[in-house]
Amino acid sequence: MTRTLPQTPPASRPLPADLTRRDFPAGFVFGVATSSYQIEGAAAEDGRTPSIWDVFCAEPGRISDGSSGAVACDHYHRWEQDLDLIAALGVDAYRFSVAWPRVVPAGRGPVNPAGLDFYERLTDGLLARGVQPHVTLYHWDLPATLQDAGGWTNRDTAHAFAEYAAAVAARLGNRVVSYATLNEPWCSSILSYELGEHAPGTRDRAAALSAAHHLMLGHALALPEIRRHAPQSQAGIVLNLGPQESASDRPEDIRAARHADGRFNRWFLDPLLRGEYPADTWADVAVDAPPVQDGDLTLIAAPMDFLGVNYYSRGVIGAQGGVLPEGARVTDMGWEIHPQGLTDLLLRLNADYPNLPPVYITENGAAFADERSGDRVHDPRRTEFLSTHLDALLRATQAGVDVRGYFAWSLMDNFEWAHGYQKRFGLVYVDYATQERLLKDSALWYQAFLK
Ligand code: IFM
Repeated sequence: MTRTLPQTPPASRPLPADLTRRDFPAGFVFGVATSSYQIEGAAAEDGRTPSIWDVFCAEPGRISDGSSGAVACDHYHRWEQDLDLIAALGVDAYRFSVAWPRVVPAGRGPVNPAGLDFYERLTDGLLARGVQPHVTLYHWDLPATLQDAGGWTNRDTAHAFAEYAAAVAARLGNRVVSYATLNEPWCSSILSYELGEHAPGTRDRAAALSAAHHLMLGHALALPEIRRHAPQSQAGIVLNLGPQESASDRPEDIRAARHADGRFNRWFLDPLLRGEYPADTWADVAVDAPPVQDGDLTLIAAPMDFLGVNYYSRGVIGAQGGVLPEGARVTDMGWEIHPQGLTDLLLRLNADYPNLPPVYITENGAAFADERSGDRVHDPRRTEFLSTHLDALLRATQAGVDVRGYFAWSLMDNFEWAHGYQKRFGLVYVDYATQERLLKDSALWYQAFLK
């Protein structure tokens, strides 16, 4: 038996599809999000060097459609048109990431002014259009040269990251509303070094836990650099989180769910918000314990201005692994659609972490196999996904969780990592043959929601 909370909203509430931004607290920020490697293209321009994703994509069999981010949405050249599109949606904010190999091509050492120029143009272009810039410093495109020295398994990478973060914050400064150090360190450690699905594609638990720790350390070392160069900006981190529920009341399933929660959620939340790794999960993986040095955890637990939460789904976990509840509806990624999980997650964060800073939902969205019909793309399931998740978010804010904003993933269809271009997450449809952009029905819905 799966444990769930009631899903029916009280009758007095507006139906999710009728929600508008006025239902949310004043000042609540609505935006859209992207990341550098997924949209920019221009992989070898203006001094950019290869990232681990360029290398990974070139390895046969890594990307399901054999593609890469070499061209992607060609945003590097079409950025002005894309900023116009963002402004036309009526959002308050845009979350984008900076490509480390554009800014510090050798990973460490000289800064490439042309790389920073691009992000400065973006930042100023957003401000000129009345849209807040929110920057993520690391959305997985590590300079390949650093991977040659061990990537995130090498403690030096954390120091290199802090130097790179300082260079970005020194140039963009207080113009950026928020700086997130890392996006989803679970992905750039466990998914990348242990499960082998993302770059660099190794399968080694000890390496993954070492990478995870050095990512946390990189975050910790970057935070004071951001504060030094951009004292008026908010500084924090973005985690991908989701409830990990037991598939039944059987003790072995409950144990497995607890373990999954430890590895997916608490392994990152606890060091950041409690200054310790979760003892139970540590014991489970002890043989591969990460290389923690004295003082690391104190640094990692330094107060942040916000926690970014990326929510896509929950896990339902049995002793044999993840299961899909009977009757579950899924997205094109095979992920269960479960808006209630967002409410549950936020209430749990609020209850379990007294040091929880204000939260932004920095990603939420769904992939569906969208098709163009003339000049329209009908994607009612995405509109339903967004509106029901916004409703779930509203319930959490009404229950007292301090959430300051919501970013839909993604502004436009883009390179979905190991799935290449086969998964479409965009509110805006991209015709990759022509690079034409087309507002999907869900984008029109979001636009109306924001009016
Ligand atoms: O596309 C990704 C994004 O880069 C990180 N969060 C999850 C999204 C969907 O898989």
